Formats: sequence, structure tokens, C-alpha cells
Amino acid sequence: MLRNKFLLTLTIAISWMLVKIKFLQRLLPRKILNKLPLGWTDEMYSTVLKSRGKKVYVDIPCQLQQPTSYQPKTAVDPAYQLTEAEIQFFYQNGYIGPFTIVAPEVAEGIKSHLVEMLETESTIYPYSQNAYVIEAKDRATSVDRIRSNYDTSYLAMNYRDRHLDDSQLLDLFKHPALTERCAQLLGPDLMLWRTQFFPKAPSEEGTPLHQASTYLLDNLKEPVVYPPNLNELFQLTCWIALTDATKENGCMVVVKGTNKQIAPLKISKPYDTQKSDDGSKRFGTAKIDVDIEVNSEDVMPIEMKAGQFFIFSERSLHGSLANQTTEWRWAVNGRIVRPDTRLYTEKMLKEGHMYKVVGVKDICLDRWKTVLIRGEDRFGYNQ
Ligand SMILES: O=C(O)CCC(=O)C(=O)O
Repeated sequence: MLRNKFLLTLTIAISWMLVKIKFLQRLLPRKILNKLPLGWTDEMYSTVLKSRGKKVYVDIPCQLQQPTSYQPKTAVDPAYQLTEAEIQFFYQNGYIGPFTIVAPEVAEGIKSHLVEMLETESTIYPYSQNAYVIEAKDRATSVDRIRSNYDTSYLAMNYRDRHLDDSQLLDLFKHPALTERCAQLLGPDLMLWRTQFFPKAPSEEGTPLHQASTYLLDNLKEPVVYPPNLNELFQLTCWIALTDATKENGCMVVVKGTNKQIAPLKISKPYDTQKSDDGSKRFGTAKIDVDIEVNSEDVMPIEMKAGQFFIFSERSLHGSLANQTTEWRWAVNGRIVRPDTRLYTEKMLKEGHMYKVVGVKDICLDRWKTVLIRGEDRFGYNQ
């Protein structure tokens, strides 16, 4: 035990030193350099050390500053106007909505089209053209109980960024019901950099509560999202319901007020049984939770009609309920930033990236790009 703690301290101290002393990096073999957590901050190191490995940040620690005013950041068509009180609600609670993009019967047609489209291989990440490598063999993700590991990895990638393949999907994210509301929170110029489908099969369990911000978790070493100021609101997620989303079929939940700061994960004592009876996620034998006290009255289920969306800050503790029905629940989300935010490092763009939680590596980003969905890009930072 004492030896393990010593080894952990030593590894952390050496990697901190190698990250800090830049000229040493030039002397390192590429294999070691690739393993260094170059994006970790001092707070991340000290948290692991002080907790003796029991707490670890999987995203860059940051706080959310309140803006100087809750006035909309831009003028919009009055049909989509947010009030100052609504904007303040968003900052206080981390979410706002639902709002309607299309009527449920229109959404049904769009869903059928999109589900059919998802049967085809992504042209952005085509597995058949070696656009990524599946490394997961026996990862215990929730969907594994329903699908094989290969399917989990393949579908996660095939469900990603299909707005670059499909104009109907992109049109949902370009709809003024969505862009005009996001613009009032983030600013007049908006870029969509990621979409991801979230189907939930009958009897599938909920998505565990989690926080995100810069997507350091993708490779655990360096963020994907580089905004000018981490402590300002720099990103929004819009979650569009393609079927009704209810408490019964696995609607989203947001823990209100948890958008103010990114917390580390807490790794508790190993379990001795294989069953998680409190709904929390387990990896191997350890129990892992976000280190935030959750009051049940703050857990807000976000029920929606098909064709509606809600906006949330992915810094909020969020997840979804289990699907207890016999029908699939379908949804797609999109991450939106301003053009002054850089996405991916040059190295990731050149050499590929990872999506560690689904066991995918060497993702070729050559065909990925950001899409301007409102205003103009005066920075030209992103492909
Ligand atoms: O739809 C879900 O089950 C989870 C979605 C989610 O985590 C997200 O949109 O960030």
C-alpha cells in the first residue's frame, strides 16, 4: 500500500516536472512524450497528490464568472427573444428551455430520415477507410450490455458529426429557434463543432451524471476546446429531442446550479460485488462519482416533445434517466462555441485524436470541420 502511494507520488512528480520543463521534452523519446499530460494544470496535479489518487480531474478545473449584465448579447427577431430573467436563470441553473424547432409530426419524419441515414457509414469518420482504430475489448460501458464492444465504438463514431454528412440535420442546428437563442447567451457569431446522436434502447439504463467543459476526457491529457477565457461562458450544448423525451423513456436530467465549477471525480473504495445498486457508474472494481453533493430536489428532469430542444451548459452535472419503455428514445446534441475558440491542437489535427471512453484511437480529423451557423468568423482559427 505504502509502496503504491510512493510510486503514484513519484510518477505524478516526474510527469509534472517533464510538463513544466519544456526543454526536457525535446530530449524525450516520442513514445514518452505522447504519454505526457501536457494540458494538466497545477491544480490537477495537486488534487491527485493531496488526495493520494482518490480525486482526479478529468476536465480542466474552472469556475463560471457571472456576466456583468444579463442582457442578451445580441438583438434578435422578437419571436426568439429571451428576457434578462431567463438569461439570469440560465446562468444560475445551467440550462434553459425547452423551446420548439418543429412540430412533433415534422420531427417524426426527420427522425425516420436520420435513423435511416445513420445506417450508412459516416463519410467524416469512415471505419472502412481506417479513419480510426477500435481498441476497446471489454470495456464496461452501459451500452455494452446491449451491444458488442465493436458496435459501441463503431456506433459512437458513426453517430458523431453527421451534420457534416446530412443537410437536414445541419438545418436543425441552423434553425433560428436555436441559433437566435444561443446568440443571446454566447454572442452573435456561432460555430457548431460537434454533434452526437443519443439513442436509448428499450430497457437501456441512464447516462450517469457527469460534467464536461473542454473535453480533456477524450484523451485525458489535453483539452479539445481552447476558449479565450475558461472562466467565462464559452460553449453551449443544444439537445434536440427526435422522439418525445419523458421520465419513463430516459429524458435528460440536469442538476441545477452545478454549472458554476468543474469538480474532480472521486474514486471510492473498491466494490466487492458486481452490482451497482445506487445507479452510480462503476469502472472495474472502483466506484467513481463526480465530487459534488447532489440534493435530490436540484435534479431537474427535462421532459420534451419531439422537435423541441433545450440549451444547457455541459459544465452542469447532467445525464439521463433509464428507458423503461419498449420504444427507442432518440436525440441528437450539438456543441456550439464562438469563432474565438480554437478546437483541437495542431498535433491532434495532424496525427489524430482519441475518444477514450468508447475505446477509439487514431481518429483522423482531416474531414472534420467547424460550421458557422450564425454571423461571421473574424478569427479563422478553425478548419
Ligand atoms: O442523452 C443522453 O443520454 C446524454 C446526453 C449527454 O450527456 C449530452 O448531451 O452531453
